[in-house]
Amino acid sequence: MTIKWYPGHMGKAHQQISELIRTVDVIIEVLDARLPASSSNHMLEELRRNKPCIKVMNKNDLADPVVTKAWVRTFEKRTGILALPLSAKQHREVNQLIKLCQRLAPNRGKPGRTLRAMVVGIPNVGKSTLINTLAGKCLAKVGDKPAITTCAQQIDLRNGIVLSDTPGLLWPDMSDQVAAYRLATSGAIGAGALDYTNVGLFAADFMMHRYRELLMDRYKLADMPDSATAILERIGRRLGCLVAGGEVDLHRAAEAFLRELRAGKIGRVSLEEPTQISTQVIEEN
Ligand SMILES: Nc1nc2c(ncn2[C@@H]2O[C@H](COP(=O)(O)OP(=O)(O)O)[C@@H](O)[C@H]2O)c(=O)[nH]1
Ligand SMILES: [Mg+2]
Repeated sequence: MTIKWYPGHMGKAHQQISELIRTVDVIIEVLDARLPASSSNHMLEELRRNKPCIKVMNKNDLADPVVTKAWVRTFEKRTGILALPLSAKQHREVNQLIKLCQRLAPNRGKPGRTLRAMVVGIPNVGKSTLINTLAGKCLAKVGDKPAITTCAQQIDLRNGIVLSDTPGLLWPDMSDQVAAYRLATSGAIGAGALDYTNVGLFAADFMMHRYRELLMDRYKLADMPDSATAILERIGRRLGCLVAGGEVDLHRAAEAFLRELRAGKIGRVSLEEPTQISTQVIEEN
């Protein structure tokens, strides 16, 4: 028998989201397009039951378009799920979300039949940014209608859709080491959770195997060094991350490299592909 155990606050959050989900017609799950599996929480699938769900693959501006397409195809094989890659600050892209909500709940969004939606996701995937863009100028809170357990307000999007103004917070699954390193590489979890130099080494190793050309172009590498440490040293030297005596400060090199990677300076990079994730994870997510 598997015993499921969650720390107290997680159990409570879980309970609250479960209750909120019951009150909505469509769930808007925000994921990071660069790591759609690792930035999800497998509990949501259980909590969702059969509620329609839109997987918003945010930060699409940073992700590899070919890999993103593969993720969309994988997600949409499942009933009641649509996937939408976007950048949360782009009004035109975010407006597509309204259309998808209407597609998933065709009997709602009409006078007297409000379509209720809520945004959920792990920290830093862009939930607040998305809600702000959705709310736009017509930000209007709909009276004092508390959603069941919290005093969440509703934002009237003025097209028959109301959105809970507080996103449901999920937590990432940190027990999976590779997922944890991908999350750290993306910036979703802060330094401190994992050693920064190790995260930099993980990212350098990934880039040298998967996005070799991008790495070589960005750092003007005439040849590819044969280890992640050697890559960080070359990058550190190029970016001037040195200590007295001219040695490379690996920690600072890792920081500078990760900063560039996260900002998209190296190119559009996806950290995981559907084929790398076990079927079980995809089905559960
Ligand atoms: N490049 C990029 N950054 C984004 C995008 N959406 C959000 N961000 C950034 O991601 C960070 C976290 O966003 P936030 O909305 O606070 O995430 P939340 O914790 O899920 O509410 C912020 O620095 C945002 O500016 C996007 O589409 N592209
Ligand atoms: Mg937020």
